Amino acid sequence: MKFENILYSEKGKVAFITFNRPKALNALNNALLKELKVALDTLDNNENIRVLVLSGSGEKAFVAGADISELQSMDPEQGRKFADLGQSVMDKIGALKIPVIAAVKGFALGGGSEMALSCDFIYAADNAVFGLPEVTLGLIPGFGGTQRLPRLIGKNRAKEFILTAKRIKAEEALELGLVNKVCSLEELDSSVEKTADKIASLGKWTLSAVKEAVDKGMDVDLKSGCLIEKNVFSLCFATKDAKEGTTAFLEKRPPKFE
Ligand code: CO8
Repeated sequence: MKFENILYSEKGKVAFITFNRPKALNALNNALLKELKVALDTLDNNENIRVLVLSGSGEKAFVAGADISELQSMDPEQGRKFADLGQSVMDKIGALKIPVIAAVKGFALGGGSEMALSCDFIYAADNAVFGLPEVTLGLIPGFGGTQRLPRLIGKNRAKEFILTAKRIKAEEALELGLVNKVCSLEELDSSVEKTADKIASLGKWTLSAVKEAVDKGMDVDLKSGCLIEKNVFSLCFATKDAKEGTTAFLEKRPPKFE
């Protein structure tokens, strides 16, 4: 499929998807979300790729939210369909067997913050601005923001963040635990790529095992979470990677994962 609203590229074992509607500050419209869904489905079946990086084209915006020109004329049924599409895309990002890093430059507002929140972690440039301004439009976050944000920064902080529609800069987002790292605008891409390459050197099973244990474990109580971990841990011994990793250590050589 030829994409018109996103760009797709690969460097080694790392894939890059760039939201590419610079004239609308990469706002998420139906067409972009549908293309993204196709790209994610294709990636899920790509055995060579170990990490996905999501970013926005240009330096001004990661994503300035859902496309307000489409939202403006929606009726409740269309609103539900649009939220369905957006949420299915965010869920797909979470369900990918490989880690997804959000590389945020500039505005990540509304659906843009929600898109970043659906990734496994976020690196931000020092010009990044996060916010959920939906309440100022008479809406509430509809792409998972009311659910993922409290899980990440706590319930009360999330409510304050959503109800005040405040915009926060990268440093504050770092303090809140919303982003993992802040870099200068010039250094963000190389910093993300360095981390992505490091993760991409691991075996594919290991990546999905970490995601599964952490994500599924977060949704249940500690005891059930530890059971999930035990099950995933034991399955590691069915892989060549566990044999290779332990053997390489004993042979004092770097491991070569499949
Ligand atoms: N949708 C559509 N177009 C947009 C959007 C957007 N979210 N954001 C910016 N644009 C367009 C502008 O209209 C403008 O277009 P044009 O040049 O044709 O007039 C162009 O991008 C450049 O924007 P600005 O001129 O406004 O640039 P500024 O530097 O002055 O301001 C801002 C940048 C602060 C980012 C400003 O554009 C802004 O406030 N944008 C809207 C931010 C926002 O409110 N986002 C939340 C949207 S709601 C949402 O995301 C809900 C998600 C859940 C949906 C649930 C399903 C029902």
